[in-house]
Amino acid sequence: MSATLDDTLQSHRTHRAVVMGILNVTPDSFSDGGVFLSPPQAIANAEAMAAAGADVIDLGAESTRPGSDRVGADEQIARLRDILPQVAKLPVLVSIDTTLAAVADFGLQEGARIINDVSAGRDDPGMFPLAARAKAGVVLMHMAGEPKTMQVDPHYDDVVAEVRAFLARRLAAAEAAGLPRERLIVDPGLGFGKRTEHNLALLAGLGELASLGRPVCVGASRKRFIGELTGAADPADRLPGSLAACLAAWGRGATIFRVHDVAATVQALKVAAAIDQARGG
Ligand code: HH2
Repeated sequence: MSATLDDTLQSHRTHRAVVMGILNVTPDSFSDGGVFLSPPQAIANAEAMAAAGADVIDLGAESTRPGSDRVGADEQIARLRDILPQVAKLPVLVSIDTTLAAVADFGLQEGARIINDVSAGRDDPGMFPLAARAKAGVVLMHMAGEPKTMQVDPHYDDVVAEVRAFLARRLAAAEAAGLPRERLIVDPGLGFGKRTEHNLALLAGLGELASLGRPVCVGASRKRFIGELTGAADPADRLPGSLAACLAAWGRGATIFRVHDVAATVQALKVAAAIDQARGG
């Protein structure tokens, strides 16, 4: 059975794996850009992900890949208008991947329950108050800089400590804006202003992010660092590496996985969870 919002928000305590399928309705996303722009294709993909065991479908209308241009609220809403209401009818939670409160507001009115804000509430001062009013779950992600320039020479002295401190500050900012901590999820933002070495350090150090006491969401799926480590140049060839990253993250306390390949991820996590159970949870 797919996870409820409460299941998702308590997944770190119950050790439940939550699989979030990615649905980008964009012309330019790094892996599936342009593929699901038409409503029938996007809806068919959402149905397939739900049937494959996705708990959440994360719907995004703006690519945040390195170098991408920003997309205004009206354009994002136009891309989502014919798709989101159909996806919301499926037996899954819907999450809306946007940094703009107007787009999130549209998404929540059409049935989304989670806001996935890769700016962690920094792009739009209206985001936290909106989420508080709507009682939405919110993913707070770390990003160094902004998509246009974030991969230009990223630097950290201690990436895990710096990302943890950032997420602690954003949790506090969200709480100050009236969002209860119980509705918040944290995410290290793999690939957002990070080199391969930074992504690996963050995956290895996820336990330190889990110690913030909130569920940790990880988006490693098909990302460039997997290509760099393995030589798989085409994102569609990065499933084995994506599964390895997912299982390593699960073993270090992450419970929410934002992925392109839902069926394979669900199967891998089922086996990993069964092994944990056999050891006593
Ligand atoms: N990664 C991407 C987009 N949104 N959200 C969270 N919480 N965590 C992530 O790691 C994350 C995210 C980038 O991946 P994708 O959506 O596949 O590509 P694009 O941004 O080009 O649409």
